[in-house]
Amino acid sequence: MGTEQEQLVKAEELLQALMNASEKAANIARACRGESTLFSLLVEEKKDSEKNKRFFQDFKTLADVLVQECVSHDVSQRFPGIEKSIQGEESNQFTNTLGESICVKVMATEAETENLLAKVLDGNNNAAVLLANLVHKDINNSVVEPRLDSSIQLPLNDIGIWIDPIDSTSEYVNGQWEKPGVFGIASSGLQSVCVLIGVYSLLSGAPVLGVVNQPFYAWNYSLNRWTGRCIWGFCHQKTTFNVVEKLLHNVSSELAANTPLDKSVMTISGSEALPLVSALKDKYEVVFAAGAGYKVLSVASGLANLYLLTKGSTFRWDTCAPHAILRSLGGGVINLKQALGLPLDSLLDNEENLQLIYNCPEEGVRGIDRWCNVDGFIAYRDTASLLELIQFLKEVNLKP
Ligand code: 2IP
Ligand code: CA
Repeated sequence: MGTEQEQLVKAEELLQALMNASEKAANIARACRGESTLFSLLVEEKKDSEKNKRFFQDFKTLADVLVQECVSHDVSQRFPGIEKSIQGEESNQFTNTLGESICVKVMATEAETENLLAKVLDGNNNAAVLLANLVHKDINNSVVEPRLDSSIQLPLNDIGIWIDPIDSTSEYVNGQWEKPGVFGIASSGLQSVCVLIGVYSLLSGAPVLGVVNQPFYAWNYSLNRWTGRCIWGFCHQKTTFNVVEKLLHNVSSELAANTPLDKSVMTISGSEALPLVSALKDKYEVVFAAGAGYKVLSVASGLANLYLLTKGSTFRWDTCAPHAILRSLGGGVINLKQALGLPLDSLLDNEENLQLIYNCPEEGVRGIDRWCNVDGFIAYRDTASLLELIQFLKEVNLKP
């Protein structure tokens, strides 16, 4: 291998590694809900009004952290040197009831990981055994066709990665299952839970490759267990590839049957202000849904035309992966405040530089606020829908 400066990574191999890592993460997320030993810890956390007495950090966060460490470990094993540019939502420091501060990570052997987890789980060895086994289990899925052109390579020193190990946390802990609504979008429940792994250029900040894994995509009645799906998109230097799984095709073809002829579909967060929502309902079929990643994915999969967020309630790790998928489909995610500040007729010329970027933090704030999508955003599949929404927001004089 050349020095890091010259080291190139095959996009196809990076995609394979991220898809395998996302599937391992999905297995852990499903196990924490499915295995009674692990589930009891999760439910106990849910029932306790205050922090779980067993350890200072709640179990759900342990699941998040473990998934994040798994992805980081497995990808770094495959591409040494990449670990320093992998960031995620969670910190891997835990404190148990003995006051020991423990750094949760994937150890060299399953036994060592098991011992480490037992300390965090204060002796709940069954849970530690189960989780360590999942962490060290090899996953070798084949990349879904179409394959990325094997000639596409990325410089290792330009690759940044954002991980959201379990997006839609509250739906994950609540664990409800809700049949998707008339437009194929579930307003809440486990379908909105996503493992989000987004690759971006350290130099430009643009999203390049996104992997979104839905661990609870559908319940398989014959297997009597959850089955997931993994969607990816690649967009770099005008080369675009994306997987549009048959399931996805079927889903969008269902949409054809249900799409209202006169109104576009907009998905939004339940946290938006009522006056805005009622104004939007005059123009759009408004569909509430949980999960920021899930809502961007709903636009990418064609279930919704738009996702509008006026608040600074999401972070780079929520949007990077599905943003890359949208870019690969000709859509994008643009900064709302900046877009509203421009004349309408200059928006298309500015479409590129209005895109959210992932390599630089917000100024003048600390902690995770440095990575907050503070100005809100619009996720879109096509620019006609985007322009129509911005014109509408100007007319209702939206002040984000
Ligand atoms: C959350 C999650 C929530 C979302 C919030 C995100 O990430 O995606 O669903 O709120 O903005 O930060 P909303 O449901 O209103 O869209 P996490 O679950 O990882 O904390
Ligand atoms: Ca999130």
